[in-house]
Amino acid sequence: MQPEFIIIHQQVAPHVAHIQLNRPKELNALNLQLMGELRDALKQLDADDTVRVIVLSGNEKAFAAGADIKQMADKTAVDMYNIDQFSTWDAIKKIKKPIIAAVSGFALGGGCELSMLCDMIVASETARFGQPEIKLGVMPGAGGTQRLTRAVGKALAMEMVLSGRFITAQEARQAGLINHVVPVELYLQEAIKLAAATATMSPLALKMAKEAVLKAFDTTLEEGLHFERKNFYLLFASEDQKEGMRAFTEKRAPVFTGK
Ligand code: DAK
Repeated sequence: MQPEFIIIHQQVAPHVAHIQLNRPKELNALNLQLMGELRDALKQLDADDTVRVIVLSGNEKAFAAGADIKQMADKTAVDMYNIDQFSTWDAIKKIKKPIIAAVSGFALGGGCELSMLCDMIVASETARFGQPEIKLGVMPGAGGTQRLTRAVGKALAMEMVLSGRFITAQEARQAGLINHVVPVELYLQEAIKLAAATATMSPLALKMAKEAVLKAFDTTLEEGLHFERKNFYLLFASEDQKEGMRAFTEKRAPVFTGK
């Protein structure tokens, strides 16, 4: 069945796929169906050997203005428990290939959290990041107190989470939340360009390197270094390592196969 709230663009550059959130009238509010479609599309692209890097965008006005407030408003704690939205977010967290968020306009609440689940963020000058859940009488529930704090530090995270203030793309860049700020007409193009450059690397090395960087968030330094070392050794069992090093000595571009 065709998804209703996302559009999948295959091969927007060699080995790069692009998923666009597509509920524009609701500023891409993340309802359950959209999140399910996004999870399924990401899992499918993660298993597709022709894809090495995934770009995730909304539109110029909104990456996503958060979880769908209207859908959540009347839910009880038991409903929320039974719906178990976390399993969807956890599945997205497990995607092995790099995901680059292309953010323009609002990235709020769950939208900001979704961008932080991605591995790099390219934003337009008009992007606004925020965790305004506090204004709704709740608090972030999908990483907004944890990933945000690790990215921008306690002072700014506290301000965003407790006051609900949105930050600009420039502020987000200075705080280390995002990678690049570009003019609005270029944000998607630049994200795809970064994805295309990343996609020239060994797909196996990309996945293992992503896994190792993410490990830094939930281990001690010693355990993280141990994990890094194991992935480093493991890559010497790959054809891509032989090809990459041979290509260097032969002064040519490597041809990686992911084997
Ligand atoms: N939910 C539902 N509809 C939304 C929405 C949202 N988050 N954000 C915007 N819309 C809808 C508006 O209701 C409006 O619909 P109509 O009234 O036209 O039918 C349409 O999008 C256009 O919005 P506005 O007319 O408000 O547009 P403005 O430009 O005037 O304002 C705005 C833009 C982004 C400042 C404003 O729409 C706004 O404040 N939106 C809400 C932002 C927000 O509070 N976001 C946080 C939501 S709570 C979880 C995972 C994640 C979460 C929870 C649980 N689990 C895994 C369990 C996340 C929670 C959240 O994100």
